[in-house]
Amino acid sequence: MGKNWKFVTVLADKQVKEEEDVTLRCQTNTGDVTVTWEKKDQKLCCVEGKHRTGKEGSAIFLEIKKVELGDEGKYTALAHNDSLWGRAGQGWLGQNMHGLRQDPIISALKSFKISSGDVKELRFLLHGPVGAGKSSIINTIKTIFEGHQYINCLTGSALTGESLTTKFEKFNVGDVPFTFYDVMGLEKGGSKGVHPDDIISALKGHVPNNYEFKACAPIDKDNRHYILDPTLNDKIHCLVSVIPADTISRMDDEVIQKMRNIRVAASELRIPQVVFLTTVDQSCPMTKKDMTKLYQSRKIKQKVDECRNKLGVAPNCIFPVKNYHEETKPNEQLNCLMLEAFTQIVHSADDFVKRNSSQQETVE
Ligand SMILES: Nc1nc2c(ncn2[C@@H]2O[C@H](COP(=O)(O)OP(=O)(O)OP(=O)(O)O)[C@@H](O)[C@H]2O)c(=O)[nH]1
Ligand SMILES: [Mg+2]
Repeated sequence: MGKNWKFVTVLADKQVKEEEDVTLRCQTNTGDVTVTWEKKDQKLCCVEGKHRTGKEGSAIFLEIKKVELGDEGKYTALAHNDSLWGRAGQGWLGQNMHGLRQDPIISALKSFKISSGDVKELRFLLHGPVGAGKSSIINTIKTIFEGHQYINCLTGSALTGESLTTKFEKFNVGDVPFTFYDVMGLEKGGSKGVHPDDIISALKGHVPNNYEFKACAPIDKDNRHYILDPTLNDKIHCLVSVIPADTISRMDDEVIQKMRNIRVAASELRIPQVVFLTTVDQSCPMTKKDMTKLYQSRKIKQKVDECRNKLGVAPNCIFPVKNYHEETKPNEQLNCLMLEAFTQIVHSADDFVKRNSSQQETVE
């Protein structure tokens, strides 16, 4: 079999009774792929005697013995060979995007209940270089949820070279309890763009809504706007790094270093982190023409690898997305790609609040 493998069948939803065994199975057109498994978007920790993974010819399988309640969840098979990668999961068809429909994903998100009563809304912070598409992500998600083109989050800074977003601005998504925070872009040098310390303060919950960033003077305790005793409701529950796929190769080392430092701080705070890789259309003409080809694109795969190397992120935390940019009509494939990435951050943020709500809240 050549390098251009694909999933022929994907994982099907399974209902299983407790104590029964179950096998999740999908099929590629070649046996020549390396496979890893995820449960709820985290690497599956295989337990001896409980899980068995393997390949039978071109089939990929995961066997789970004596199913218990804790085994419930979304399972994903990640497969790759030297040139192509893809995922097959329940609800995330990856390599085969033809089967994806937005309505079930939207319904699941609309009926999503936050695990902790302490938290009113899940808060996501988008950060990245100037013009990366941060504000456009908010517009795209609001467009999907609100059913009409949403363009109120100011975009277009790529033209000016300076960040168009200057405030710590909050955006709600429809009537679901999810909130995005948009920030000014990161720039090289100490006197331009958002200061990384401001982002770290925002992660910890010290920065109020509508705070006007000052590149040279990050917020501190002496600032009258500084939130001294943030609660879990003030904190950020998931950090989204936004990287433009088309210009990743030209990204300034200083900006990359700032992003890495922010990621280190987020890791210390145990805040989940993912990367949204934007402008996939600008990076690959094949994907621009047909979004379903995204997971067959070597160019996109290269961008994911580059992103992994530059930021030190695992590839399963990198979500290639496309924002609404010049289109005037809804595009279901664009929506599905964004919705899958969005679902991931909702679950990650929810895990974070679950972990932290019962614990003593400490102020850094
Ligand atoms: N083709 C294409 N263009 C995009 C995409 N995402 C964003 N853009 C365009 O890129 C430009 C910058 O996008 P913004 O959303 O303003 O970027 P930002 O990260 O918010 O920028 P600042 O707030 O200024 O730092 C705009 O012209 C967008 O329309 C995408 O996925 N594909
Ligand atoms: Mg912006």
